[in-house]
Amino acid sequence: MSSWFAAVDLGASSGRVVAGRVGPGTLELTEAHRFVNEPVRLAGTLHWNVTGLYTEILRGLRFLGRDHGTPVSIGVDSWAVDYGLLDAEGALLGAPVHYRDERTDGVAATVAAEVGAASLYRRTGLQTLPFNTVYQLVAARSSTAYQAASSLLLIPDLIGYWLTGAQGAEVTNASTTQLLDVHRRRWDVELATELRLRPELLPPLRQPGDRLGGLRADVAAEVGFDAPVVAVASHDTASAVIGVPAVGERFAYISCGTWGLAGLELDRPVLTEASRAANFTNEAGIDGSVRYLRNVMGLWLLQESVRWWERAGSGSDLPTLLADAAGVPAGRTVIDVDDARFLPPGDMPSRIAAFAAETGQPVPSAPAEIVRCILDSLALAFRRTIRDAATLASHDVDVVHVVGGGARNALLCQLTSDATGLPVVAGPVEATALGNVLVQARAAGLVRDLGAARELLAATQPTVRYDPRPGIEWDALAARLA
Ligand code: ADP
Ligand code: LRH
Repeated sequence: MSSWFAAVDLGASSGRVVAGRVGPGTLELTEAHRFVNEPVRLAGTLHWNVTGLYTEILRGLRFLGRDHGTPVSIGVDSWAVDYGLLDAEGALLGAPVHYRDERTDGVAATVAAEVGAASLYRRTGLQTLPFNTVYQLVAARSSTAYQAASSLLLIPDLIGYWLTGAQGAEVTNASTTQLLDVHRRRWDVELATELRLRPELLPPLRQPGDRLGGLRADVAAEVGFDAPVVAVASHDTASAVIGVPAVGERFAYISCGTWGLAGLELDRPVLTEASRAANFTNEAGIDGSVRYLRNVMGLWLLQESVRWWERAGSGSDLPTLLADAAGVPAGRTVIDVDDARFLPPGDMPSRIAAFAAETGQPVPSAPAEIVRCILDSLALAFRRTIRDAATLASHDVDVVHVVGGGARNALLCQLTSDATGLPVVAGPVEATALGNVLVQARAAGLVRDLGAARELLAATQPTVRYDPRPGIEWDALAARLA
């Protein structure tokens, strides 16, 4: 006997609605619908097209119901930190702002001056990313929409609200706001108050596995079935880490998509000054676990370069670019992928060239050279991040799991193995959707716990192994950026 679940997974570059079949020894995904996630700049501000995404979600659920019948339940995950504001009647007050919008420039420093960076870390455990929800709220706190709002819903919770009418804040994603108490996993109402934010906007917390409710009648009519929506680990990275097919505890992971989220799964946070100085985060995972990781700029660098070349009518498709990059000598030029200049959308190839020139390295110009520079530099950043995480958390690592779209990038996986000196196990590509499905299956009583979920993943999901090769002087490359 096996059962179907519906996973809605919104990544920063694409969204999908996936049917997941779970049974004894069975874990299988079938994609019902995939759609691009393209931000839109309105009157100078970068937004998510969240109503467009919602339309595609409904379409996907309809396809899923048509092809597989009524699922046991539906789960929604998405990228973190961003939110919609609702008025007292539940109407959306404007399109959610994209975390890459410039409105948060300089805000983190202001907040650190107000409440103290060290105290902020001890209380929330979060790395400083310029776009953490708390900084977005400080940037928005004098706006009309913010003043008029009755509640704030993170993106997956907003979708859940539109599907069911129930409002809440799922805890794994709530931890990315930097307004959650890292020890008690409750809203840090005092912190919100100190920052002159409105704590009453923060909805009640819910846990992965909690039931939101059935579909609204109009939604059920639209998609052609009724099924309960169940909270999953709604931060996409939390679901991706659940979807890592690891055996044992001595593993690191890289959830490699638009971002490269590189780190460890721990059973308690690391809140030392050294950890803060290295800008590691302690996000809330399932069952009290901690995602101890750093955000590496990720395949965004490649996506945005490709978009730029496409706009200009030059460049090739991704497989061709990657094949050409494999032929470019290794390590000619490396960049600090985490340099803030690479965060906003725009002309990535020129920014990369400028970084190379400023650091006295050969300036890459052909697309294949730029792609090679990006991949070498990402591998270098993964090496540093995984080594730092292991040292800061005193946690031994024997293997690196790469999940997400980046698991398809054989050159990047091989370079990551070379750079870290560790075997890389690549796959599954859809770890996030799998993590989403597994939490629903657990809520339905089909999977016992996280250990059983990982056993099922390891037994059912194909992976590719890469072993480290000598040849590149990674220490010398790192020294160029020191
Ligand atoms: P997100 O969830 O952040 O939207 P994904 O996990 O879907 O990201 O990963 C998207 C990335 O995966 C793309 O930017 C691309 O670099 C990479 N990718 C997708 N397909 C391939 C492929 N066939 N070969 C190499 N890389 C790929
Ligand atoms: C990845 C992700 C990441 C966050 C970023 C905003 O999609 O959720 O974990 O830091 O988006």
